[in-house]
Amino acid sequence: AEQYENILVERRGRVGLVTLNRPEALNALNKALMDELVAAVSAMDVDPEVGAVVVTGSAKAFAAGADIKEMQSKGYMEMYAADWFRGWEDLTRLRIPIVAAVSGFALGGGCELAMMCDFIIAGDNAKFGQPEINLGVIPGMGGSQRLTHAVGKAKAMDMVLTGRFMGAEEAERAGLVSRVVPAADVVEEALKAAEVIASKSKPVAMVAKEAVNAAFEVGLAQGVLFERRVFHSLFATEDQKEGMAAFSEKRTPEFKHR
Ligand code: CO8
Repeated sequence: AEQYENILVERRGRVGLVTLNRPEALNALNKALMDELVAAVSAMDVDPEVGAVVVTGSAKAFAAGADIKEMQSKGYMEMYAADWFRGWEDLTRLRIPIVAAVSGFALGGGCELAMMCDFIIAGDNAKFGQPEINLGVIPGMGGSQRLTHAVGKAKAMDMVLTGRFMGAEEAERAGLVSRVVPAADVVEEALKAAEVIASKSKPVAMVAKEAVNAAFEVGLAQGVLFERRVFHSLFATEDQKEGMAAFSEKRTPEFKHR
């Protein structure tokens, strides 16, 4: 099995559970942690036995940001030459559905990591924020873009310019998170959601994710056309035949993931 130092990786049936595990730094995202996270989820992406992934942190912090101490002393050329944060975005190019289970702080890069996942289930103690402005920088892992897509200009500007935190209720109202649950249940609830996803056809779930993501990249007419084309393509799958047969026969489908 893989040896990881900054994350814990478990399997619950067809669901992969990745727990960020740098408690001494509130799961601050350093390069080593992110490399491990991307490697672990990439392996699940191509593992036919895994149908969905949950990424979570601790009860106190999903992640309190990119690792400030790792960046603090760097100069422009070092950041540029290393293309700091390169590779971290690879998470967004994986096709397997990824649910973020957020308890406690999701700040800076932690909020950005949660937003790179497909949806966020938040504990009622969750606190989201892009406080980079307090450090003399701005979001650097997609926050200025993904937060704006998620909550609109007014709240994104408010968060990015003032650095204030948003609680779980506000985050749900604003559309940043899909569900708020009691903090103690957040991992269980995310695992349940992921289990539901993993019970579907994996290739079909991947195509569904790809279709929704297209809405953020292309115009409406092109997006609708893309959807129709990939919809047609699913009639080449065994799982479409099985799903529709099961409906007609009033039974539960047994998807073969092909
Ligand atoms: N990086 C490194 N270490 C961290 C971080 C972090 N982001 N967050 C917390 N820690 C460490 C603390 O230094 C502390 O370590 P130690 O015990 O050795 O002093 C330990 O975690 C526990 O933290 P606290 O004692 O501060 O815990 P509190 O409960 O008092 O406070 C907070 C919790 C409010 C979450 C507080 O830790 C905090 O404000 N953290 C920083 C939040 C933040 O500013 N995040 C944004 C970071 S920058 C970023 O993510 C965007 C990247 C874009 C940069 C662009 C560059 C190109």
